[in-house]
Amino acid sequence: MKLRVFPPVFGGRLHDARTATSIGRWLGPAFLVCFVTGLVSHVMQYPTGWPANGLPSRPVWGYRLTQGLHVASGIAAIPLLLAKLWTVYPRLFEWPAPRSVRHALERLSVALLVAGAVFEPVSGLLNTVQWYPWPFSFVPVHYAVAWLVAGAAVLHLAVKAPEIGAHWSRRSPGTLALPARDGADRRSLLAAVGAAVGAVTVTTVGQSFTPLKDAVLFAPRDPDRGPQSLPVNRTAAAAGVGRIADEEYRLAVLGPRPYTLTLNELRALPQHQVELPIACVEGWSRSAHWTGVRIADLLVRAGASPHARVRVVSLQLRGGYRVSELGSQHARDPLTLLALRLNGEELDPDHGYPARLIAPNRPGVLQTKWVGWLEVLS
Ligand SMILES: Nc1nc2c(c(=O)[nH]1)N[C@H]1C(S)=C(S)[C@@H](COP(=O)(O)O)O[C@H]1N2
Ligand SMILES: [Mo]
Repeated sequence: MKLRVFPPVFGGRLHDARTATSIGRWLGPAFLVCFVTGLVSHVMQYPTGWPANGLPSRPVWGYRLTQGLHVASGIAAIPLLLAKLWTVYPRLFEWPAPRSVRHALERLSVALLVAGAVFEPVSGLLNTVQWYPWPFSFVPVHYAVAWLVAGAAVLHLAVKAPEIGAHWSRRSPGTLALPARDGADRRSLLAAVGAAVGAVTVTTVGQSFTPLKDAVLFAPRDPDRGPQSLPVNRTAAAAGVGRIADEEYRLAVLGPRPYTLTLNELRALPQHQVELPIACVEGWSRSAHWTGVRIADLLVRAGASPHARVRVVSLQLRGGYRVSELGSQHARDPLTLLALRLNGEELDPDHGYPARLIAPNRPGVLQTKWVGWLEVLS
């Protein structure tokens, strides 16, 4: 016999397995898109093994799309997750807590799933506003917990497969017997959740999806705001980079035939114009017109092999984003530039004056600003 200690009995249709399944139908895909695009982002930001030299530099908008989807699906998951938790929370008070070893394990997996599924969108959302109210570093923990959630979710789907199956189709037997009023209740809940998902998406997705940029209300970055109509993640002052004097600047290219160039020598080399986005891992992205020297041209002159990888080093002295590496496909892509100009003007100091890297299909954090030297790797 069940012994109910504290909570009242929840009997409504909104707390039943069918409602939980209906919401899960949307929550599952949102989490799946978020997980897969998160893995893509991880590989592109920290390539090891074959990706270190095998990542494609096309399509140019690849990372913009996957990271935009990552942040949008994560944000959309928040109202879905709240609705799902609200639907199932009476079960958290089930008593006796473990009925058997199997039941205890099932509840443990649900506890892990809930904890991880709440942690991921919350930590991700706080990261987009660059607020880190925790003692650990965001990326490795967000990444590790994603695997935990994925594992717990697969287990959960397996355990619940019979119930999900029974409630999946609209025509499953339970519904036909329901009074019309109950059906309408569930429909209003689902409609409200759908409206909430639509609202948070429309008011944030413009940070990466430019046609909706005027609807941005809650996204931390307005894609239009910033010097030269491009947002800035870390300003020159925040990076501790002072004004770099034109006459003192040298670009060093370290390869089989190393050399240095002054700023005027760089400006005298063949200049190319490309249109490429900055796609920040934090979810905003913006396309811009860049003018500068092809990295491939600089490398040929240094005697580098076309399969070489290249390390790009900033004049910034401290900070995690002062160094990045280009795989060979990016290094030899004709769109990959050491950019000197942005949207028709000399780079603003906050955009990396006097020279910054811009390459297609690449996370924003790897588009190194204030470039001081290029190092050909064997
Ligand atoms: N040297 C250096 N380059 C850097 C960064 C940095 O902190 N230091 N931030 C990166 C990040 S996170 C992004 S999103 C882009 C943003 O470029 P923008 O400020 O020109 O828009 O620059 C990247 N390049
Ligand atoms: Mo970024």
